[in-house]
This record gives sequence, structure tokens and C-alpha cells, in this order.
Amino acid sequence: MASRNCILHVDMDAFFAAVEQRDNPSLQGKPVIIGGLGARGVVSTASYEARSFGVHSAMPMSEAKRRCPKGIYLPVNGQKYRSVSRQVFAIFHRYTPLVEGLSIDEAFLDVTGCETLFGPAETIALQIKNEIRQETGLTASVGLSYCKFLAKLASDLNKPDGFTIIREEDIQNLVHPLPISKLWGVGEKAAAQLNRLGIRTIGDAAAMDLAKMRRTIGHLADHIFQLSQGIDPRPVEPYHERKSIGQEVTFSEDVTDIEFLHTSLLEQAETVARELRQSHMEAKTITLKLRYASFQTTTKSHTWTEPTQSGSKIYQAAKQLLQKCGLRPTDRIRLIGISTSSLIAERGHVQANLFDQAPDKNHHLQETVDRLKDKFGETVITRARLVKKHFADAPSERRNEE
Ligand code: TTP
Ligand code: MG
Repeated sequence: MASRNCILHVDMDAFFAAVEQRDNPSLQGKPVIIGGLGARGVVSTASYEARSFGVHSAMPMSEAKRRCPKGIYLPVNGQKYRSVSRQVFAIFHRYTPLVEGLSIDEAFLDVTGCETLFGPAETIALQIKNEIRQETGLTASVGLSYCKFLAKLASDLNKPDGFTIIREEDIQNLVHPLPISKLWGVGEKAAAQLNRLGIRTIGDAAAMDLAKMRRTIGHLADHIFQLSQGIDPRPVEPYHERKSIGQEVTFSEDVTDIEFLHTSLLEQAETVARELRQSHMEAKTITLKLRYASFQTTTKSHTWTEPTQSGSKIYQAAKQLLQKCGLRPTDRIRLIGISTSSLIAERGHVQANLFDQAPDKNHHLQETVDRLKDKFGETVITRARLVKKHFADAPSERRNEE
């Protein structure tokens, strides 16, 4: 790989479930399913033991319970997974600043030219796997290739705890026999369309007449054709701009009580604000989303003159937006959510500026609260209004972690 680009794709194995198995050894080797535990909950992930029962991400929890009645079902502990994720990403950054995070548990790393410092890309890949195991007690699968698409494909080939290299000369043997759905960007719908064209494998797409494919599926044809030949010039982009930070909750039973909706908004506002602070971002716009029992969905937005990362400011705005929805006492709400957008880097984070105002007292207070929560968990400190909720019995709602 000396003369070409060296791209790694690292993806943690059964991430949420593996963290829970690590923290509770009695769960090791058992089918563990993480997700929303309410009546309408969805599976976030399943341990490999649970996958052998046919349980997978995005499956309704009720279906998972049918397939794997003896499974151990646990709620999503987003705070904990985010903190492990930060540890893992810190390991990536030891090797290259060119780290492009794709989600909480996966990233591309461009390690081209890092040989002089750290040895060949193969060595770097194995070292990263080792450091992840030693420092977090978890396994990751790594793919190495000369482009993003093939690196991502490679990391998936020998999961869990895999390390796979795809060289140009491996494309025919390793890549072409794979089903077309493995091609990045080809979802279920596109795969079905391609199947109708007679394209079942990546190799079929590589051998296809491009003009014919274009006539049927339009511009997606060019993307598919290029990738199937192992051509993917997209660079690793270290700063992946987040467009929004938000949270939403689907209640296990439809809600009519406005006070209950306010409490839910307060909790969401605190979580969203905290994530903004952790990401060193401030938001200018807030959008409230409301879904009625009939599935009719409505959104209302507000833009502040000054960007914010304050939980109380987000809560106040969300409450006003809810008022604007003009709910009647008979309206039944299925889902409520807050999303913040028009994100900008928090003042002073990009570069310290002598003329910037000092952060206000409230900001210091929030940082202290965040640190306490990181150390002692989510319930250590909270607003009086939320106390009742935290100590009530199991929460009745599902939270969609971003
Ligand atoms: P993935 O990397 O897709 O899955 P995984 O790490 O659980 O398993 P694999 O070994 O196949 O990589 O997603 C990372 C985490 O993101 C996963 O542990 C849970 C979460 N997630 C969801 O919450 N919902 C989803 O639909 C998916 C796909 C993932
Ligand atoms: Mg993963």
C-alpha cells in the first residue's frame, strides 16, 4: 500500500451491547438486546449471540421478544456510550488528525504518509485495535484499503474483531461476488430495482452497460458503476458538520396531559443543551415536532437573535412553540421532540479572542453540572421538576438517540 492512499475504517462490534456486556460480566456470551423497552420500542442493537436468533437493529422490540424470548433486554444508556465513543476517537487522533466520524462507533482515518512515524498502515490498524481493547475492553473491526468505500466494505467482512485488507487486485475475488446491497448508498429499494435489471452482485454492476443502467435508475448509476470498479475519489473529511442536535420521544401511551408534555420537553431541552455544550456548539433555531395519535405531524420553529446552548432557554422556547400548536384537551399526542439547528461553534472555542466576553456565570454552572453528570451519572443533579420523573418507576417512553 506504499504508493497509494491508506484509508482505515474502524467500526466497533455490537457497540451498545458490547459496552453493557463489558460492564456486567454475567451478560457475556448471552443474547443481549438494547433499545426502547416501551410498548413501541425499537431495537438499537443486539449482541452477536442475539443476532443468531434473527434479532437486529431497527426491529420492533415486540418482534425481538418473539424471536428471542430468553434475551436480556436493556435500555439505551446514551451518556455511557458517548463517553466510550470519545475514548475510542481519542485513540484515532493519536495517529492522524484526518478522522471522519460517521456515527458514534465508526470512523474513517486517512493514515497515508504516517509510515515514517508509526510504521505501515497494517501495523497502525492492529495497534489501534489493540489500544481499543486495552483501554476500553471492547473489540473493533478494521478495514484497510486505498479508498473509503473499500475500507468500509472491508471492516464489515470479518466482524466481529476482524481486520481485513482489500487491495486493488482483490476486487475481483473479494468484492465482486458480494450482493449489490453491500454497495455504499444502495438501500433496499435501489437493490430491488437493480435486481430487476439483473444486477445481483457488485460484479454484475461492474459488468453492466452504464448507459442502460442510467436509463433505469438515473444518476445513481454513475455512483454504482464507479464504486463497483473500486473507484471512490472522496477524501476523508475530518470535520463532519452536524446540521442539527435534537431528541424525540414516542410515548408508550398517547398523552393528553399538557403538564406531562412540559416535563418531557424540559428533560429533552436539558439533554439537547448538554449535547450542544459537549459538541462546543450553539444553536440559533429550535424546532418543535409534534405527532398526534392520528400520525398527523406538525413542526413549529423559532430563531433566536443570539445563539444558545442553554437548557432553560431551549425549554422556554419549546413551551411557547407548543402553545402555538393550540392543543385542545382532547388532542392525543404520540410523539414530541425538540431539534436545534443553524449550529455555530461556541464563542471562544475556535480561537480564544482577547476581546471576547468572558463566558457568563450560568455557563460555568452548566459546565460543572455536566462534569458531575459525566462522573456520577445522569441522575446525580437535576431540576426539581424532573426529580419526580427520575425516581418514578421505569420510564414509559422511548428515546431516539441521535
Ligand atoms: P452499528 O455499527 O451499525 O452496529 P453495532 O456496532 O451494534 O454492530 P456491528 O458489529 O454490526 O457494527 O451501530 C452502532 C451503534 O449505533 C449500535 O450499537 C446501536 C446504534 N444504532 C441504533 O441505535 N439504531 C440503529 O438502527 C443502528 C443501525 C445502530
Ligand atoms: Mg458497529
